[in-house]
Amino acid sequence: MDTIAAIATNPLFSAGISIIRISGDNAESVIDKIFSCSADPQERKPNVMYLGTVKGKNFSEKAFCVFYKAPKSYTGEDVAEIHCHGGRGVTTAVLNLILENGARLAEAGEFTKRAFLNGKMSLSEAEGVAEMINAETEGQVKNAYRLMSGELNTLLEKIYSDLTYCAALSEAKMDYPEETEDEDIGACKQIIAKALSKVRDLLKSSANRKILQNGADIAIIGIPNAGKSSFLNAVCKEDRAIVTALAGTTRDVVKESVEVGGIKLNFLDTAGIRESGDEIEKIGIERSRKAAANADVVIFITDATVESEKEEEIAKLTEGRPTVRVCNKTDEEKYPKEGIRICAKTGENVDKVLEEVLKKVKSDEIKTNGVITVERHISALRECEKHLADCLDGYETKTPDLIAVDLYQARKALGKIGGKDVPEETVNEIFSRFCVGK
Ligand SMILES: Nc1nc2c(ncn2[C@@H]2O[C@H](COP(=O)(O)OP(=O)(O)OP(=O)(O)O)[C@@H](O)[C@H]2O)c(=O)[nH]1
Ligand SMILES: [Mg+2]
Repeated sequence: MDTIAAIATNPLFSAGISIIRISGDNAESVIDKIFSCSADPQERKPNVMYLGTVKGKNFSEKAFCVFYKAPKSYTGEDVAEIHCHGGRGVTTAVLNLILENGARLAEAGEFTKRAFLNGKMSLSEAEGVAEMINAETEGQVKNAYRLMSGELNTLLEKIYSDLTYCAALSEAKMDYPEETEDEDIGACKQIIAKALSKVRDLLKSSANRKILQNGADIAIIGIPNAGKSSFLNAVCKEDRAIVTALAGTTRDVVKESVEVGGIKLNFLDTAGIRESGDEIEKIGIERSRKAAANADVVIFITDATVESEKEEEIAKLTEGRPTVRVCNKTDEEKYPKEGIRICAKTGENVDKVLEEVLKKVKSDEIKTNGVITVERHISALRECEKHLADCLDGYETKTPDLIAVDLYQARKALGKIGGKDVPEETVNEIFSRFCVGK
């Protein structure tokens, strides 16, 4: 394999340090040509950081260098890393020096692609690496870690080997019908049904991927002047929406995202709902209703200083929807109402509302078991589900060869997730979506 190099840290911004990574047979010899330190090349140990000097034709730089010996490296090849100062000029100069001394510029995702091709990780684990790099919230980080560290892979491997056992038994029944017990074939049915239920659980978790990836939409609704915009501002801790004592201040939907408990929550402050002759306000109110209808959770804010029939009407809008009821302006309360008692003006108890919202948003899958987020995995699981369901359909009356065919297809679909029998173009396509340097 030729030797590749790239900036592994963000090449667009200056930072404290930059890391330039080299992988391939010549990694060590490239380093020998450009880096010197107190230890001679033959004395240098792998996995140890050495402080020394990178020397180019026109520049020198103090830097650390670490070397990883194949196969104990990220890519499974000889790998070296230079940790230099993070200025764009110096980083590019060091990279160019490496490229002039026996390495070529790596393509997007090429380090991780080599790790996959060298058996250091499965395809789904490699996809977990990409998810980790792209993760923006703690929830996404947690989910990416599960994928990257092989949790999904281990689970799928277990299902795969169970199905392989059943397939082997079916094949034995085909070849040596009198030597295979009928009970074994019956036991296989249980194993296949269990595998199907696990695959279905995984598919079910994928329903939460929108919330994990894009955040949950939280509509704030109520009558005019209830304090919806004040509530939004208290949540974002800034004057995001205009607040006035005039009823009907907010006309359009004001959206602001905040990360709470690792999940992105997209708050939608809306126009107060009332009968209005004002053309603009009428459109705003229509948008409020739409926002409430499409939101993942509705926060219904009531005003403790007024009595309002309209609030009864709005309550009906929220029926059957995941709703958190909030009673605002408790500092000047005249008409106590149902819900969490808050004072949006001072921010009192706003955190309690967020806790309740989070409880409604965070499904068990996001909290505990992880969510399948990669489309490729979802389509492979659907394929596997279909073949397992087909296999179980009329299982008792089926000949072993038919069972074996369904199991073969189901395993094939499952295996694709980890990278078994995946065409080269698909592998290339997956890694081309990575950044250069990973
Ligand atoms: N006393 C008291 N006043 C509040 C509280 N929250 C908001 N207000 C006041 O109520 C008025 C309306 O607040 P907004 O946040 O603009 O209410 P809104 O629901 O967004 O109103 P519209 O946009 O008109 O629908 C302002 O004068 C706020 O200062 C509170 O907790 N206590
Ligand atoms: Mg408002």
